[in-house]
Amino acid sequence: MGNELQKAHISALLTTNWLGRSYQHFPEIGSTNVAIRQADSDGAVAEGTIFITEYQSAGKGRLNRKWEVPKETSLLFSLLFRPNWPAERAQWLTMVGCLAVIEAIETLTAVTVKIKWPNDLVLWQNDVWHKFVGILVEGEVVDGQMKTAVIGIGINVNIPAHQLPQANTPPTSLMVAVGEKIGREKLLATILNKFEPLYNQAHSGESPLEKWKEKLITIGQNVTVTQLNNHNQILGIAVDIDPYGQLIVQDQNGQKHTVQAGDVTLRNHIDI
Ligand code: BT5
Repeated sequence: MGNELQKAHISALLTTNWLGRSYQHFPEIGSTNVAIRQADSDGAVAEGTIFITEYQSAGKGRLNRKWEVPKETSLLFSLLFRPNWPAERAQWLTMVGCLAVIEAIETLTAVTVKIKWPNDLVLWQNDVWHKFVGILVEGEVVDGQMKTAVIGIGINVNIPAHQLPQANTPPTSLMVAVGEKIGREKLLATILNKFEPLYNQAHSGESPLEKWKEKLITIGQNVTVTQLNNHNQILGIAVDIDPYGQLIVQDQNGQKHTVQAGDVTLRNHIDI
């Protein structure tokens, strides 16, 4: 099909040493995250491998939510890493992914991209933050070390306004924001080219936290945190991020709570 992502085109644009060099393209698949983890069940997938597809029939968000995108319109891919870093750094891969996608989009377009804690990329449109990128990291921790981690990234690239999915945060696409189609191959190669050095820095022990924090829109906002284990709700203000990327929420009594990305949903009173 004429519109599919071509390995040769992408390889020609890559400046990476290892990221994205092993490339598996699927016209259609359940979920690239599930598929790459299954393929790696015996540890045989090379680090830096990308699984990419034109359509997911069972695209996954966090907490059993769905990621839905029309065929051949977007970027839907997963990358496999073997970080071997302490489990407390679990959020680092999400941070690196956020930064790589932001740097790539801001290199190729005039769009300004921000982060809605913990893993959404948003852009400002019609006086409201709109989500157009979702990131899902699934890792395997052995003896306190993150042995294998898969980062799945979904970017709404060329979805027309009338085909955007139903979503909690208003959805958009790059095409809707920019007013014209964006080349998916160039965007993917630029993301991978930005990703590899950012990952290498993190892998050598340099935290991506400060750079990531600069792009967050969540600090200072009123939030409702719903804890999954007991369904308790905390109403308060997001006041800071701790060194591991967890959100610190101050409730109405002045008490501070540390909120992990993995087990909460976050909503804003001001409807974002
Ligand atoms: C995410 O979850 O945002 C992570 C999405 C990760 C998708 C990638 S695609 C490649 C790889 N393979 C997979 O199977 N997954 C990864 P979460 O923060 O839970 O957000 C999910 C929510 O976003 C849904 O409940 C909807 O409200 C909304 N949503 C679904 N599809 C959307 C879209 N295309 N654009 C904007 N919002 C969407």
